[in-house]
Amino acid sequence: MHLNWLRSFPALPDRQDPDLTPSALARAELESAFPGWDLTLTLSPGMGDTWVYDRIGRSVILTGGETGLLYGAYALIRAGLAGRALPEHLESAPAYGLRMIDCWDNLDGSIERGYAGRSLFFEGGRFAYDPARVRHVARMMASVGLNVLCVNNVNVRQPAQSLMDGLLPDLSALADLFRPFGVRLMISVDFSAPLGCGVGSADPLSPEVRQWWAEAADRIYAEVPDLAGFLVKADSEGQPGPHTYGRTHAEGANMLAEALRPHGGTVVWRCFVYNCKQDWRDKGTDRPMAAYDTYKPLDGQFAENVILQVKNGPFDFQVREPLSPLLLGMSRTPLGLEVQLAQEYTGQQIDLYTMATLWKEIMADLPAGNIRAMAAVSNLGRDENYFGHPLAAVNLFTFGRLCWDPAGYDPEAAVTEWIRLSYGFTGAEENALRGWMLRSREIYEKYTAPLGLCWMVNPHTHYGPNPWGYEFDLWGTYNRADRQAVGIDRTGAGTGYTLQYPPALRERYENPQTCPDGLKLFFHRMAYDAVMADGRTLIQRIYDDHFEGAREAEAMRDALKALPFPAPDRQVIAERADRQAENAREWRDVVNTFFRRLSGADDARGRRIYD
Ligand code: GCW
Repeated sequence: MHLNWLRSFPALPDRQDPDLTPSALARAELESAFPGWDLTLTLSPGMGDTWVYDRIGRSVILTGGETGLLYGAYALIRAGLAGRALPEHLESAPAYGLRMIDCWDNLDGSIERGYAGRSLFFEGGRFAYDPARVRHVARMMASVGLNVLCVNNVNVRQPAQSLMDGLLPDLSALADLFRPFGVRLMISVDFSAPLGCGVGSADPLSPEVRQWWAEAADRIYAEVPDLAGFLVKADSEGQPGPHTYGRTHAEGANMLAEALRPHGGTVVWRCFVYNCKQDWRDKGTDRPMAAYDTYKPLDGQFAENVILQVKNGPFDFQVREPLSPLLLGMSRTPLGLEVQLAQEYTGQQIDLYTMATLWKEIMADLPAGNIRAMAAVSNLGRDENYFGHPLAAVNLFTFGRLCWDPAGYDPEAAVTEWIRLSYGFTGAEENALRGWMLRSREIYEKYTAPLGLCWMVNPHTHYGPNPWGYEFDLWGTYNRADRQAVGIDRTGAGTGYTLQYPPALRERYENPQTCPDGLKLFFHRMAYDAVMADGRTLIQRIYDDHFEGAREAEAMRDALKALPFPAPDRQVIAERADRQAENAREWRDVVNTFFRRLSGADDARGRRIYD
């Protein structure tokens, strides 16, 4: 059965032969989408992912590289099926070479932070999958230009298995399924893997260790010659890394890069490094500063086939964070941007949270410069609809559109295309759904932690309100609310975090007048009676947002229930909208009561805040 935005696509041409190439698939896809058209596909291998298209009436000439033809075909199919007029001439090339989905799937079949069921790829310590569903995922990815899938969790639980020992033939068979769609696999590896395999060390400068990695890479590439490379989480939240041996992250990453170089592989090295054993009494350590402090001094020291992958915000995928200053501070190092489609802190695929507008905001501050890769933590799982919440599919779709063409990316147009392909809505129905989807992020933001304060969630599960759940903990996640004020001063006069930014952004955030309201409590410690730009006090703004957010979640629930979604999406959307409205109500009351008890301030509009 076809699901998500592939619903409107023709049946997938049933050509599973191992020699099916992306360009042959492109032809088959076009023939079934536009029967009776006169198609000329010209393969120009040097063009890679790039494509050029010309059309006169029903006569189409598409030229491109092996994958370029496929992306060109899907661009035309998407436009045609979404009812957009096909232009007479178009050419297109992706902005970034690696456009990745990172799965946090464990070999036992569980998914870390997965909200759409169990793993699509693993069960019981080995590969276990339905090839038809894997091809569906591959087709979804290719249809929006995504080209790499990292198949296992960056928290590698069983070091010996991180290199897929004993599982390489299965990895190879999985790669065969993805290959016609132009998607290459990547694997997460454990930096200490040599230790578990009889080498007495994992020191990146040890010749024996280097030799071990070179041989490991040879073994893997013998089975999967086009593996995209290794993804690494090192010295982060308990994962081993080069710091154990007194080595830098450049030394660690470069060792792996050396092992991958003969095979054309890339090391994607995550920068999610901070002290996760902080004492809450310690006010001299400010977690958002950690990644920049660790990596900035290493700028320019990384091998050519290393990409540093940086989370979009300096904390951890919170509802609203400023852009990580590390993305702006490494001018001599290739970078990748990492976002999280899995809705860990953003409603867990129960609450509707469309990221289409978030992508635009992130890109607004990001210079094109040395970004080479875009990566998104996967929101996929074994649920029938792949995403848990059927509307969460839009996040993978728009992420793909963004990676291909960040300059031309328009959230409204991307969501419209997704709605048409997924549900065929037009007119008032299309407008209603698009309106709620585009507003859903703001609604969620209003009823959860206020104005960039972050972290007011239940510990560990990260769903539901708990204002001090992380206040006296080890994770560097404090709001320091007291009876007068809330937040941490991260300006030059405070922790100094703003000093990590280039001048224009530094000035914008330093000054409470120019700091955007949505980030006020990220950057500033504010008194409850401080007056905001629109004349409201901070405490009144917090109350207003929470009352409004919960009310809007109810209105959205009613509106979604009134739309003619097909089964089974209709039932799932209704059931999740009910749970969201309940969650929003709980957030509203817990946050309002928390601040009411501390501040003693009444709601100026006399609404009910519980004692
Ligand atoms: O936010 C944290 C998550 C962890 C995750 C980590 C990371 C994979 O809670 O589950 O581990 O981020 O990004 O490495």
